[in-house]
This record gives sequence, structure tokens and C-alpha cells, in this order.
Amino acid sequence: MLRDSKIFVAGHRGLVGSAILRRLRSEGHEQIITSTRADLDLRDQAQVRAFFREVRPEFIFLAAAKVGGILANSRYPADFIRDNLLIQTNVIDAAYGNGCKKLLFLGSSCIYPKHAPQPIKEEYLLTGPLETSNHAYAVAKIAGIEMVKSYRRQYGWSGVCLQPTNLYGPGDNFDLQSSHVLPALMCKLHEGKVSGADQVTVWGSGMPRREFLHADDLAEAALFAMNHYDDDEILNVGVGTECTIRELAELLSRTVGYRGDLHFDTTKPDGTPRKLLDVSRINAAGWRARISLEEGVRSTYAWYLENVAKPAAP
Ligand code: GFB
Repeated sequence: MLRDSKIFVAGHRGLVGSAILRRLRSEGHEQIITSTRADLDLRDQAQVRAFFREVRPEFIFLAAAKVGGILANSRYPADFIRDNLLIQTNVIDAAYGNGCKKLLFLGSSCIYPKHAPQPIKEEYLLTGPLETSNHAYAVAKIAGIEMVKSYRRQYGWSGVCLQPTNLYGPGDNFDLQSSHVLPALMCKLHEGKVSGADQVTVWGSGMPRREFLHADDLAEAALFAMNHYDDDEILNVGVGTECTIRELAELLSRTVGYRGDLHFDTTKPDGTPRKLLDVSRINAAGWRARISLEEGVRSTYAWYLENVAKPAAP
């Protein structure tokens, strides 16, 4: 990408899209295009085609998606598969037909089989059954990957696919019904501290293991891939280390200053037992995550206090 390249960030208000936008701006890109859902509904093929015919972006970061945590994925599978298939199909096809030089598609670590060997290598894709709680979302993302690869194979078009691990950071969704675990627990523990609660509920057994990547690290990886990676093979993006949900809850308790107990509600689902990505391929290509979980959680909590937390009653 050159400084004056026309770059479209789809989903610029989300956790990932907003991080990519910050990164592009900080690197001096001058022609960044964004569009809100009110102006351009990416699920609507006619709108998407008209937009691409008119704007003709050269580079596209496809960070628009319907995303959510384990509960939202289990409750609304139809929304997850429909919205994601529509968004990605419309954008990829219109981008290809309207002069786009390269598109970056974002998948997810949940595309891999539930019982994949750990750490998960890219080649384990489609080697076993998926986790049930986010099956619909994962199938949509796998279809997106296949579409990007097929356009490369049939038309010689440059699309690349990154598979990020669980993400967090400023701009995350803190709504307890639809969020992922890190923002959910940050919010619950903060509110527990403010209200002086004796205990805070953590869903599941606390035993599942997850890997957490800061959105700013992902944004850096996305720009790196756009500029330096052009291959059919998907690329995992993660930090290469993991922790249990209990350990995460303890780290968050220390960060927010919550001193009560943690109650593990085992009526809630655990989801996949472990999801640690093998990041040797992207490391070998020249990129590595930089933000430690401790540092990332600290800065995200500062953002949360500034932007989300309700001020304490006088
Ligand atoms: O982040 P999360 O919702 O999704 O949950 P997944 C991770 C783990 O944290 C599960 C536990 O074992 C949850 O039961 N957990 C504990 C909580 N307390 C809470 C809480 O208050 N809220 C939430 N949300 N979880 C997602 C997929 O799976 O991973 C998406 O659903 C996406 O499709 C994303 O792929 C990366 O890590 O299980």
C-alpha cells in the first residue's frame, strides 16, 4: 500500500476495524475510506455493488462481521451464519469485479476442529468436527476463506486470510449478553468492586484455556500481511501463550482491584476446551505479537474506565 492508495476498512467501528483504522492513520495513509451501516449495509448486495462501482478501493480490510461470545453464538446461530455469509460474499465479489488489488479477510481460531492438536497449525483446518457453540459462525468463516482462495485459484486475485485468536482491546463489546469473556469479566469485576459484592460469577468451570491477542497487535499483523504476504495459505495470528479462564479472572481481579470471591457457574457452557494457535508461520514471515496480556488488560481497563464504566453514584 502506498500513502495515497485508496484503502477501504469495512467494519471500522468494531474492535478490529477501529484498530486497523488507527494503525493506517498512524502510518500516514491519506485515502482511507469508511462507511457506517446506515450509509452502506454490507448485507445488501445491490448497495455493496453500487458502492464498489463508484468508490473502487484498491485495498480492502474486511473487518465487518457479526461477532459475539459463546452465549450469543449459541442463541443466534441463524443471524451469525446469514449475516457473515452475506457480508463476506457481497464484499469479496464486488471487490474483485471493481479494481481491488488486494483484500484481507479475517477468520477466527474457532474455524479449527474442537479437538485439534495444540498448538493449532493452519493445516488442521477441516480435519475434524467443529465446536457446537459457534458452529454456524465457524462455517461462515470457513466459507469466506474458501471463497478468497478460490478467487485466487480461478482469477489469480490477491486475497489473504488471517485467523486471529480471541481478541480484546479498546472499543470491545462490554454487553454481558453478547460479549466475549475478557470484556465480560472486566465489566462484572469492576461492577463487583464498585458495589462491594462478595462474589462475582464466572461462566463455566474456569478450566477452558484461551489465548488473548490485543486488537492493536492484530491491526499491526493485518497491515504487515497486506504489505508483505501474498499466498494461498491462511495465517494464524496469536501470541503463542494461553491461560485458563480462572487465571484470566484472577488477573482481571487484580487489575480492577476486586477482592471478593469468584463463583464458577457450571450450568453455563465451557465451549471448546483449548484453542492455542501455532504462530510459527507468521513469526517466520516476520511478524510477532508485542503486547503482553498484563499490559493489554491494564490499558484496556483504563479505556473502559474512561469510555464505558458508569460513574459511581455521589
Ligand atoms: O469468549 P467466549 O464467550 O467465547 O468464552 P469462546 C470463553 C470462555 O469463557 C468460555 C467463559 O468457557 C466461557 O464459558 N466465560 C466465563 C465467559 N465467564 C464468561 C462471561 O461472563 N462471558 C463470556 N462470554 N464467557 C468464541 C466464539 O468462543 O470465540 C466466537 O463464540 C469467536 O465464535 C471467539 O470465535 C474468538 O472463546 O468460547
